[in-house]
Amino acid sequence: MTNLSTMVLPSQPALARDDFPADFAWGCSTSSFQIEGGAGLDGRAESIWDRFCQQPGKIRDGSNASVACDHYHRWPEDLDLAQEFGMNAYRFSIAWPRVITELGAKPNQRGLDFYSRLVDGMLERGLQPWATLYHWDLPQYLQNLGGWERRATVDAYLEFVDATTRHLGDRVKHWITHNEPWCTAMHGNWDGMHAPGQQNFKAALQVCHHVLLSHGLAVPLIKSNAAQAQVGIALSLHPLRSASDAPEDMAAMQRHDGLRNRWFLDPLFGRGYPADILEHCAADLPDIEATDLEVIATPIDFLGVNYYFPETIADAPEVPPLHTKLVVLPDRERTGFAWEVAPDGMRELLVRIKNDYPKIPIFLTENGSSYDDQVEVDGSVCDTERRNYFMRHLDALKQARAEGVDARGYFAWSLMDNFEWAEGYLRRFGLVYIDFVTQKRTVKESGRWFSAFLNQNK
Ligand code: IFM
Repeated sequence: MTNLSTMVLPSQPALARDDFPADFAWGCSTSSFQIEGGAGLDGRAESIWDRFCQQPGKIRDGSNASVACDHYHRWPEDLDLAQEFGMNAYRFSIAWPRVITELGAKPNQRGLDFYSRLVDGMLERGLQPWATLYHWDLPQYLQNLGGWERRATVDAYLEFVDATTRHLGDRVKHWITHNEPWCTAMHGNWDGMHAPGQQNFKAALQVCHHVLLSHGLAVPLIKSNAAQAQVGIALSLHPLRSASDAPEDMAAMQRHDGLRNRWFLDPLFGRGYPADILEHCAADLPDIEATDLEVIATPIDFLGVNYYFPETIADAPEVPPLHTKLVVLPDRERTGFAWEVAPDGMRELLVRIKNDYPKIPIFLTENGSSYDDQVEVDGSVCDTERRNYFMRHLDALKQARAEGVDARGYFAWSLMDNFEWAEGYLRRFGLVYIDFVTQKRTVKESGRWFSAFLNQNK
């Protein structure tokens, strides 16, 4: 094991692991499609993302994830790194096409065995497994029948959830039903930037409803298969700013908030879909059956919050259906991906959730930044900006906790550089640099900092 913890911690902001409770979950997040590779191995079926990658122009660098980080073979080395960083948790996702390889087929033992080995590997290294059941890799055979737009996909999801939680429920105690339903629904079916690449707002709202419904139905199923399971969902949420004080821009910000944040939070917490958006989007509303909203509001044990950046919104009557647009403010600090860097936005978002919704433990299930990392002549990767990004966001998390937010864990996105969806390999988010030709792993300065931070006073 290399000694990663000898780095001297920079003094600003003053931050120590001891500023957080001893049982705080410290981990990193990953997802199956973005890291595993092993696309055709052990019976894995095609996913919508495999198919999407084949379509010219969909992935910015023309790449695919059939090898990605080759985590399917290199997972012991990758888990070693998480352990060396001093983490006590590891968030991963399970590829549905590895588990149920054909419509109606019985679970694929070889697929389940892979995750079983992975989970055992985590436990051996002192990493609590946090399993996400759906992180966007829908089997293509289900998309051929209509994908998430079709209500029967909810039943197929439950079969997948049942098989997976029966198999791993004796060892996995933390389950996340879905990662970022906004992206599944809206990027997949409204702007078409993600698989399956549809551009139809009404379809996107239907997809969203089925995803939330499947979440609500999965909660008791997971609990019946996994003793003492803690179940939650991970939402991508954004603090919002109005482009000006004009009433039109303020109203536009409210509408954007209605779809971006409240469309998910409100039904999950028993309030149904927000009335202002139901009214504004009346022509595009999904089919909702009598007990659906009750199901969606099935109590959860925690809320996963994925925080990256705030959004600034202006009124735009010419842009249907919401009549809003995003405004890019020129004077803001930004990541290499042009995402605004706003640590205080994280504090603000968490305090808002605390104030507006019922009491619930919160886990920061993703937070991170992409920069154009380079390997220096001496082999090091000096990603000082990412290191500072983590320090400042952890400081904001500490402040949120001081303001009464019940935040119980933090997962950095991501352990290592990986396949960043429509951006291919052009965006690096890792604590570990991946050379995608040789698959060499190099711990970046941010990883060394994380290690020093988590290993201090241990
Ligand atoms: O890479 C993604 C991840 O899959 C979901 N949340 C945001 C990350 C960075 O874009």
